[in-house]
Amino acid sequence: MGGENTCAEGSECPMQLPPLGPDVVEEFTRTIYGRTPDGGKLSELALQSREEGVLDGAADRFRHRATVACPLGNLEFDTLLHLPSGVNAAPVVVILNFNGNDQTLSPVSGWDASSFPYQKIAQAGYAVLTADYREIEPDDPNPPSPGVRGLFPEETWGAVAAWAWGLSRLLDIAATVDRIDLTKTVALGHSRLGKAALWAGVLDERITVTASNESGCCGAALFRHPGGEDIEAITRRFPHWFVPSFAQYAGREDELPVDQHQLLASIAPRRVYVCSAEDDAWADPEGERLAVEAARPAFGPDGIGYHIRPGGHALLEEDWLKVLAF
Ligand code: GTR
Repeated sequence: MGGENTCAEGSECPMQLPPLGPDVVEEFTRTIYGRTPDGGKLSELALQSREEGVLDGAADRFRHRATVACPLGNLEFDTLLHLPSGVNAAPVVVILNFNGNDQTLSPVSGWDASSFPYQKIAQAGYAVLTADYREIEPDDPNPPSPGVRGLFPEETWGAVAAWAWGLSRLLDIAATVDRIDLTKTVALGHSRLGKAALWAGVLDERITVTASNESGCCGAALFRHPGGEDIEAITRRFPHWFVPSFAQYAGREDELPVDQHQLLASIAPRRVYVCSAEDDAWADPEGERLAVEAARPAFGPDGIGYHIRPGGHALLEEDWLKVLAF
């Protein structure tokens, strides 16, 4: 990180932003996402099924049951892996899904609409490793049974940080697969899971490209750009996503010690790609674009990318292909 300017030269920046640098990761930890504890070790990866040459021969498909040993017990979850056929060392995309691994094989609609165009991804030479985000941490302020946050003593971290932890565990799993090139890794997430992908990108240096799709408030969008979801709305509906004290900034965005261009810049020099959609006003596409512009000085010339496409809140094939092209 570095640079005094808050917006890239030539770009209009309508609001005053905190400057880039010095290191603000601790500030994000304390104020918004909470502290991710050390530990949580992959202890077992049991193969459940293996299908070769699926998707018209484009990929091999594997299902595993993963066990991660945590201080107060084991977390178990299922994973779904597609490896491109005939590739010895494939770059890998790690991504959490909303509705279960099998659902990624047949697209759903709604607020959590995510498509997984596995055949095209495999044809582009990429592996994809996914797990159900609810198996990492329930998306519930009062979960009937705790997720990973219940397996560490006295830690204060929100669910977004727990999902980010899950992405790191997917990388641990990817590291055990022969046909994956762990020097080329993409962490991708849509919406609330885009927020998690960005926080994972900050914390896990193994991630070479961090990509968020319509991640909005507490993701790629600037708090100080008015429009879309704000701190009052997000902490009222989703108090479990963040540290409890974050809610004190409701209606006081200008007093936050950080803003999200600094989050993006914290990932540099590793690369970042931000996807917006024109009709997704709740995720504030203009606030996302301005954050990218304000973060740009922290990156090399091709270090940060952005697109905005027509349409609404969904992870589309078009978004995937642009991330992979980046
Ligand atoms: C909305 C929430 C957003 C975004 C979205 C999603 O309800 O207000 O912050 O995360 O859900 O995850 O689809």
